[in-house]
Amino acid sequence: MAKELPPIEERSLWEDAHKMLAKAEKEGIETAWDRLLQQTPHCTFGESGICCRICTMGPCRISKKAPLGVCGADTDVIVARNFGRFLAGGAAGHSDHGRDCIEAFHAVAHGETEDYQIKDEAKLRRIAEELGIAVEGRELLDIARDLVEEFWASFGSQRSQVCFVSRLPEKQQETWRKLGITPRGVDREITEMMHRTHMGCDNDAANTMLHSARMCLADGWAGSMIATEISDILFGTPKPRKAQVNLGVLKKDHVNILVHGHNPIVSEKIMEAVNDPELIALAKEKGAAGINLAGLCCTGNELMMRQGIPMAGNHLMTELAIITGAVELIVVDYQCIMPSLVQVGNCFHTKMITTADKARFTGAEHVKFEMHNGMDQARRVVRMAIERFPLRDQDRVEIPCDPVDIVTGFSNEALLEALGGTLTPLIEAIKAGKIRGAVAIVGCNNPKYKHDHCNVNLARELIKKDILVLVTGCVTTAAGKAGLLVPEAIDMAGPGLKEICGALGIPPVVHMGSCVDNARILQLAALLANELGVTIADLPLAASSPEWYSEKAATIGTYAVASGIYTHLGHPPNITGSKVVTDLALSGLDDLVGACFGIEPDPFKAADLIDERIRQKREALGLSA
Ligand code: BF8
Ligand code: SF4
Repeated sequence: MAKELPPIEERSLWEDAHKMLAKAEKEGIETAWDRLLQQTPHCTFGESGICCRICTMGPCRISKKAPLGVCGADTDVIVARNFGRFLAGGAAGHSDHGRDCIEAFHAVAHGETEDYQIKDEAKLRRIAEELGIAVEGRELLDIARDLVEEFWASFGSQRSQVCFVSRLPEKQQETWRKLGITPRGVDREITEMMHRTHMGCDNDAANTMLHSARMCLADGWAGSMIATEISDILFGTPKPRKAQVNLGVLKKDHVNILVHGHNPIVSEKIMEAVNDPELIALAKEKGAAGINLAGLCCTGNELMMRQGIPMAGNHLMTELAIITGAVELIVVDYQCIMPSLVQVGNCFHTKMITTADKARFTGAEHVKFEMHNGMDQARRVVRMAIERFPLRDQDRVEIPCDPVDIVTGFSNEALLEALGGTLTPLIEAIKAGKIRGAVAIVGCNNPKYKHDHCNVNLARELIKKDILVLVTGCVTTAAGKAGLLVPEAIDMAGPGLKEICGALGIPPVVHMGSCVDNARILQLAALLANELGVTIADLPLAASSPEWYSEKAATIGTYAVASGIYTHLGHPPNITGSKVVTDLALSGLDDLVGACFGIEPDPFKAADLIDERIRQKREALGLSA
């Protein structure tokens, strides 16, 4: 039987996507949906995690006829090892991003660059003080140098725990110590996972899973958290501001540049270069009305949160953004960048620029960004974009819709300010049942789902139930396009949430940043737990990643669960071949850390699942359901 793609309207929730998918079909351009079809059906051994390629006595595939690998490893061991390595990929991704932030901070603190500066001095001092560094009467850069060393120490293994574990309630720290899951160092836990999963090491699935928890906690409470805190120090702590989302942010008469990837170290400099009067004049010489910068994915979130730069789209919109025909250049750093963007760009005049030696793409041009040359390289890239403008075929340009307004910029600092400087109003609203709980909806798109259908509908359902929704990563754009990220969206919320958000002037769905910024949500959870004298596991909180695809998203889910936050996923990771691993994920972890995963592809049923969990947590705290 011929395999067929679902109709265009069934592939995505959005008009801009539908129009670009139709354009792609008309012009014969392949996208992720076409390639998914070619890859379907997927290998069931891979899907259930029971194919082992860890040594060359294999590869081994577990079946009834062959229940053990050549070495004797059973299905539980194989699944746990595969999953551990999968999570290591995610932890490494976030945390290496964090390492790049420390390098930038190090260069600033040691006077090795003029291209980057400290923008939020107060935050630098506050965090230094929090981590026990003397600040009184000291020069800012002196304090910064000590803070840099503190951060580096969290990557190695010379400490008993990474720096920000101190943010957790003591009782919760004690639980982690008893379980042996207190993260010691980011690099140490990731390396140890690779070691444990070598043939002939950790051959006890539950034990490997516990180390998975420890490694993911190192990401959440150090790698990602350090990335967020340094990004705020170097580029400013986000404050509420207006921005716009969807492909309508591209401009037909402007040079359009897209930034894609994750680390603001590149995208912030591109933004500065785009505002350079000389380059704007050059763009006008070439016949453009100006230069327009828009973001994609997480670096888009970083720029939007801090600078109000518009967001063109999330993960599944990245190919479609180029298909508008209006993009001169796409500049990337790393993570979640489909290699297909080079080919899609080649169907137009769109140039792709890579900037990190660790993420090069065949067919793209490499402009290496370093601490000492970030600004010069950014100007070079913007000039390249301008040179492409005359090559654009305006007859092929289609900008499919008008942009949608959003409000962004809710760092914890900004949230606290909105609350009048203390968490008390939020706690009172939770106690009174006006805000019944909070759910972080995070993560990706995946062409196996109707694009953004689950992301949007889950958010809509939860706010109806008086549950505050926090969004990060690619869910941001989904929520924004659905009109959920503006204060007026309170009309879609339940009465309690409507009252509180209305009084505070905030949307019922709050944008908290990129995927590394999920650390902001961890910190907020810890602040609430400390304030109430309980652990995070006692709070009426949950997390969800309905359309996740990446190793990083699984790592986030795992550190959320290990931190005591029940986490819903639209589909399971590739673990279903092991009863031990699946049972631990879906229930066993609850007994150990007070939270577990729940799986449900339907967003309406998922909202009920999450609601039930919040109900239980509220009752245990002696609050109305
Ligand atoms: O880190 S949400 S598709 S862009 S993995 Fe990737 Fe998923 Fe988007 Fe950012 Ni996060
Ligand atoms: Fe097979 Fe064991 Fe080697 Fe895995 S480690 S490939 S199960 S022999």
